[in-house]
Amino acid sequence: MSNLHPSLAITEEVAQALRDGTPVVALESTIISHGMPYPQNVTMATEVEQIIRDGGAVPATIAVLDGRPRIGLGPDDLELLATSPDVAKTSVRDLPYVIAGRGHGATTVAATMRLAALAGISVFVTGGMGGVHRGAPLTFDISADLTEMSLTNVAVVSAGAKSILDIGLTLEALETLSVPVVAYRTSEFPAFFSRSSGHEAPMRADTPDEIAAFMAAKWNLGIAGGIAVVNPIPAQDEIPPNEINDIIDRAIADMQALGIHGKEATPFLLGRIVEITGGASLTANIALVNNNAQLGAQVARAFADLAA
Ligand code: PSU
Ligand code: MN
Repeated sequence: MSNLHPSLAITEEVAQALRDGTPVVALESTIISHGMPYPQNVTMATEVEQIIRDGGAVPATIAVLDGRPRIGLGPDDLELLATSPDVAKTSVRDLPYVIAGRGHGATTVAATMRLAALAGISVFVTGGMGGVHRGAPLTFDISADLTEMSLTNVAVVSAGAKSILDIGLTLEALETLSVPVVAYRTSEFPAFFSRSSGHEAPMRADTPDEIAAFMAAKWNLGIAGGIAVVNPIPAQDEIPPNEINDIIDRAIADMQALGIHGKEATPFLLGRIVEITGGASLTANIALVNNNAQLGAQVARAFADLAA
């Protein structure tokens, strides 16, 4: 383990890549512990690392284990995150609690961004980002992922936001927070399971080089904060919007009937959607993560080339 940052445990492979300017791609762990069932979660986590490697970058899956923020994980760590009931969903505000309590934490998009930035990693791949929940004008449920994107200099590659969120309000919040939203090879903001959301994307890029140039332009000006790169699910893997939206409506109704809210809301909805679709949503989810990993590796390489 190397200590580029004294509070982080960075694997030797990742530390070496960071020193050499080899492209590195961060990956989150809430998607493993609280976003997918076992064993598909650990298969996905392993596969996505391999896709990043095949794309010419070094993967760095991020989590807190035994109170230590870890940048880069091994197979046993992934297995623990995929199976242990003692892994807390950890956003930025939870980091001090989990670290001081020497617990295990699966990091959300927000917490992964923060730890990635501390380690010096600029590109992060996930499935879907958090956002403004439906009903937020009454519940105030707005993901800290949005706050973090306004603060921390990391490009986040996702497949957009699923309609468990209010996509229109999420786009409004991102505008207020001055977070660029760049859609890849589309003019529409993608809706995770579906390529189409009915909402126009604020910006568009058609090559990884354009995205890398965009990152450099923002950060060279000293404009703090991330970039939301939204990459539509491949056409052959998508679930049509009308089909998935009915299912999401049911999942939200079930959540409300059970009184589930706060940090439990997103994990409950993700699990319920997998149940209702009999696993079809999980297949789509894995396909879009893999697709994002391919793009993330390309963006990391393009960004590393700019610095070389
Ligand atoms: N959306 C998904 N899959 C996920 C998540 C969101 O499609 O796994 C996870 C991510 O880790 C994200 C977190 O950062 O949920 C957001 O949780 P909340 O809505 O409680 O902020
Ligand atoms: Mn929330």
